[in-house]
Amino acid sequence: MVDPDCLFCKIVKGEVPAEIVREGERTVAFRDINPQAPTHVLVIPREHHADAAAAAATDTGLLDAVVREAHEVAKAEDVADIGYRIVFNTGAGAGQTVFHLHAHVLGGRGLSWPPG
Ligand code: IU
Repeated sequence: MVDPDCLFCKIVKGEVPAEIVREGERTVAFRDINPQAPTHVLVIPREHHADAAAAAATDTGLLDAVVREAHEVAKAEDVADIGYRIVFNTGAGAGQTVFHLHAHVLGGRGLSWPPG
């Protein structure tokens, strides 16, 4: 499923440029255009799902693939050993602005808790 108006679907199709760091069968990983940490990569499924809740409801296994790929990104970026964060902003109230499921992979600096 693809949403023709979705920016991240356009990145998957190569219609909008992005600095892609990894591509998998089900996922694409690219650098966030407004990085919040030295490593800030977004992992998205090729299929369009509005958010993590929608993916969980419709496609068992997809979130597993996204999280596993997020860990592969962290290893490739050399932040896995020191610690990194995977964030799914889910819903506008949580700060989600792009409604195509994405995992933020953040690392390379100290990450405080709780998040803002
Ligand atoms: P959010 O969880 O929906 O708030 O995250 C969306 C992210 O997508 C945000 O960090 C943006 O900087 C990022 N992004 C991007 O990498 N490329 C784009 O063309 C757009 C947003 I629009």
